[in-house]
Amino acid sequence: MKAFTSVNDVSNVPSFIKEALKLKQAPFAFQHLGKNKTLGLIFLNPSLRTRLSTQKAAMNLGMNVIVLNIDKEGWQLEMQDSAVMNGTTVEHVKDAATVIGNYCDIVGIRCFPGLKNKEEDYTESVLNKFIQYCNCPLVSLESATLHPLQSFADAITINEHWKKSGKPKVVLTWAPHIKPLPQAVANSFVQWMLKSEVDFVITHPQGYELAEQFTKNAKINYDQQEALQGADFIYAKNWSSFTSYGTMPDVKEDWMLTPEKLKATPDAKVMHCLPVRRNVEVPDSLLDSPSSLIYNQAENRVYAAQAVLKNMLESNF
Ligand code: SN0
Repeated sequence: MKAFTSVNDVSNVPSFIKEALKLKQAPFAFQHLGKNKTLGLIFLNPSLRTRLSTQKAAMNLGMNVIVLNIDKEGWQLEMQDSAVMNGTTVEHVKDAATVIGNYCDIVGIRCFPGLKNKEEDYTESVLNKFIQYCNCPLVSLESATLHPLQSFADAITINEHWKKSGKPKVVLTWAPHIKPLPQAVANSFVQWMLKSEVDFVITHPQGYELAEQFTKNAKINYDQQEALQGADFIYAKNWSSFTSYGTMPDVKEDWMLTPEKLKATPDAKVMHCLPVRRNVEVPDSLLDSPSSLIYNQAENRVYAAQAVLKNMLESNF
């Protein structure tokens, strides 16, 4: 594996999930693989789980890890080619990424979308600049449009908690928020669910349609209550509008998940990637209930990252 930026870098999702679950059973079994190898984690945006779980995954594999919160501690990066840098930007991304790549064997990069320019975000212009210049295997730690480590951990969690035969019904439901958020977690979850052994449906208000490049084979139901019928796993997540890019079109009905909405499906598990705005996106009564898988998802971030790093270390770069 040379890059991990989307589900398309994985040849077989069910077997990759099994590999991660094996690592969970024996996290230190491949300590030798990372000896004298350095992982660099570069953050252009805040992080809690991604930073700590990826760092822990690397340590479980015997790697050294260096972290740079470049948004807070680095020079302000220039992203435009041929820019005349006489303003606020201090270092060009081509210089920064080349140097970072020199110090590292694998690089992880977090680069959220600006949510202003759809074209710039959806062509992954920042991620691609790092790929172009860092010249070593690269892991996305959430890019403008996707969050593959999160979705991999979500797929692992669903697999772990599905004890019945047949396919579970998985529902992705839009949740309210106070500010415009990226579509990355939702786009990515859709991609992974469409490649998993699940029956999948997306529900969201009018105006919150995700990019068709991700949803073209997915079922979409604008009626939340109908979509929730018979659900085994319910993933709540906010995202801002894709069509009216980066805005928050008005929503009349109350889209927050409640215990009442789940009366017909009392065994359904509730998921969220965190951080969650409690009692705005999802109420305490669900997040703190036995139905909640939020901490299981966070725990599995370690093994998702570990499966990815292990595959990269094994590919003899
Ligand atoms: C990010 C997102 O893509 O939705 C990261 C999720 C893993 N979430 C946020 O930026 C939340 C910010 C907030 O103010 O709630």
